[in-house]
Amino acid sequence: MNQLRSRWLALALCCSATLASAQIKVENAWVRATVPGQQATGAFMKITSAEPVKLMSVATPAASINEIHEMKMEGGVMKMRAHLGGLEIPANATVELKSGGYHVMMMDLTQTIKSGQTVPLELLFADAKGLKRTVSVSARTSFKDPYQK
Ligand SMILES: [Cu+2]
Repeated sequence: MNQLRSRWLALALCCSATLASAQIKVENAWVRATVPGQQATGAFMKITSAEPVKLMSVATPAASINEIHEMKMEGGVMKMRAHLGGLEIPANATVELKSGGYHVMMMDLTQTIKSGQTVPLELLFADAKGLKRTVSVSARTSFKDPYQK
């Protein structure tokens, strides 16, 4: 770990501007499949970043409106609301968007999300200085988490 840290530091000192974009990792991205006529669904993934960033927005051709939502228990009732101002990804921590927690709410779907396909997602991040960068992922589609064993 120490060795890893010092290597990151060395990289940051020499050329932070060019390497920055390579340091956000998005894994296990998937979108919950839908049945015909369904208007909304969720997208889930694990995000890791070497430096603190915020997930600001998500775009996909599969939905007209995409919001970052969080689910919380309130008085014994599960409530969902838009998480505004960007989802914080602390340095070297993995933030998981999953059922019952943070998720990308895809609304006004442009198509039925059939299971067993992929959906392209463009994730827009901003770093502490407000610099923006986009990470593109291909999300698997499934009625349940395809990465859960
Ligand atoms: Cu939601």
